[in-house]
Amino acid sequence: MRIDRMTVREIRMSLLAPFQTSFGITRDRRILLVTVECDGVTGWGEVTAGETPGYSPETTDTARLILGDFLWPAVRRREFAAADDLAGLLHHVRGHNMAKAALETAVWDAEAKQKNVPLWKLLDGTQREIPCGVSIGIQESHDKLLAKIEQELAAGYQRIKIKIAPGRDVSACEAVRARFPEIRLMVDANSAYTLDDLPLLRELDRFRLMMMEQPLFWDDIYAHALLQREIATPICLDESIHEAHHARAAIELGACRIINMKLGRVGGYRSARAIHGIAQGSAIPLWCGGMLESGIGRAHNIAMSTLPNFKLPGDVSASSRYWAEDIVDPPVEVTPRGTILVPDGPGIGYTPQLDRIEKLTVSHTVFE
Ligand code: OSB
Ligand code: MG
Repeated sequence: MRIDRMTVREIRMSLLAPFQTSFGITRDRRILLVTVECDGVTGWGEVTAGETPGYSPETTDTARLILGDFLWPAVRRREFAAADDLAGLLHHVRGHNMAKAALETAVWDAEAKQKNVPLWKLLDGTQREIPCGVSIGIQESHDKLLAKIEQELAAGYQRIKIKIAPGRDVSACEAVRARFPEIRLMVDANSAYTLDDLPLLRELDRFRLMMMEQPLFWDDIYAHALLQREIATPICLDESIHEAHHARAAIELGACRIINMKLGRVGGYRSARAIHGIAQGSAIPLWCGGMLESGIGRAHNIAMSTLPNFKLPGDVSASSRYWAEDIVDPPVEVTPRGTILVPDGPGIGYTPQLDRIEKLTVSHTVFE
């Protein structure tokens, strides 16, 4: 294979509702879409970086810079046997996994389309129906939070994740558990706490949470290992796992019992599949996280979620929860039993709507 052309375009999309986490509020997304032309076939990828470096060090703008200045020069005019070899060509660039993943996943889409097979098959996926949960941002009031949960449960979603932050943790869990004693519930702190908060984090044990996601500093695996010894709720790591060696360290240190997998955060499918193997070998279940993606990123998340060790409901949910109109056809839809049926078309299996993408585009650079 060979990449003849890479296009990086920025689109702007307004979320239907603001999304608040412990690190900030997102209203409008600035999303980079990456397309590659490989031997006449187009593959699509999405940069999942945020607009600010609040979740990870990468942003939309750093990804654009790294793609143009370092990743494109590393791949142009290079021959490689398969998409699985692309990560090796990018390896000398330290970090910037979301920029790498956009390019790498686009090449995987192109390879699957060249072979006329669904991407999930090329990845050795096995699951044809993906269980779905939702991630609910911090709400203005408990009443609003409860109303949101009610609505998502009615739509069929199989588990509820609520974002927490200092001052909006125990009381929120109390309100949810009083109203919904039996639902599958978890919390995500996005690194808002420290080990000094141990008494509070221990108090969350009484809410029978499926897991507590990334309570401590974003890259501090050791602190999570210390915390996991002191609390009963399983810790799920998100921000801390960027490479296979982080997964190995976290598992061996006992820093987590579950891992949230995100393609962007780990740098693409090659790394995701390596982490999948490590977790599977240690009986650590995975689920697929989300980054408020457009339909392109969502389609990749669905393909990845077909791998056998994705055992828990993910954060990949319907396009209509985020967007008035998504950029793929059909939009991502969720069944009344809270699942996504994995598409059977070649590549990502959802078709990018070129006219709609064109209208949302604010910049567009072609590398040849
Ligand atoms: O921590 O999982 C997270 C969104 C942006 C950044 C980080 C996270 C999230 C979410 C939303 O929880 C997941 C989604 O619905 O896309
Ligand atoms: Mg998270």
